[in-house]
Amino acid sequence: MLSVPALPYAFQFDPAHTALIVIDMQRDFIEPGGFGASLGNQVARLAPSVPVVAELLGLCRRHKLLIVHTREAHRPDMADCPPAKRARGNPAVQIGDNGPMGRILVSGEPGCEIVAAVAPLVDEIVLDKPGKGAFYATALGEILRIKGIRQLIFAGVTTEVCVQTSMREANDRGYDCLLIEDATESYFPEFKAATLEMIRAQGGIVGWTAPLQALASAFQAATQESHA
Ligand code: C5J
Repeated sequence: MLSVPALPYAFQFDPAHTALIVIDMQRDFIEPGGFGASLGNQVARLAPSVPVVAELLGLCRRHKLLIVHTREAHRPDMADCPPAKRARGNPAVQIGDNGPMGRILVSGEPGCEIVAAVAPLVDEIVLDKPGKGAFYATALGEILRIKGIRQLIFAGVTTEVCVQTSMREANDRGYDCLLIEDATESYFPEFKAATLEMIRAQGGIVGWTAPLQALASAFQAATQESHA
């Protein structure tokens, strides 16, 4: 077992039974002209997470963790998009409408793709999810069961919406979850800070949080031990 200095206390994990879940690092959230911008958000606020997620992916790839990327994405016929979700926020451009990066949050459209800096490799799992949580209406639970996964490391955007919802779903399903603090961002810095606090409150009621450096040190310590 590896031990990450985390909050509220050390996060122990076995890389052979751990997956990295990267949530919704899509152009529609991170770049101008997408879903995030249609709701009036300052999308540049998410940019600092991109190089950190890229580094986290590199680390997890080197240590052979299972890697799953999610996209918030609807079918082109919109049959999986509740009208209430579409109408929410009364945006000028709604989910399914045409924008500068194609149809907003629709599978296969340019805006729905993951940004190039953190793009999935061919052997990595990519799941389209119609909701905020990664388990809702997806094969994620089944995939993790088949692969023998017991612990999850989370990254992605946005912290308090799809990341937190997915972590809570995972927590209720019995997974130990670690959120990498600098590999997640919100349009609202105060919501990110509050989410990190609420995840690790009450003895880690949703899970653990730690910076990327803490995870890197845990891998480094294990490598040094195996060479000693
Ligand atoms: C949102 C997400 N914010 N990926 N989606 O609607 O967090």
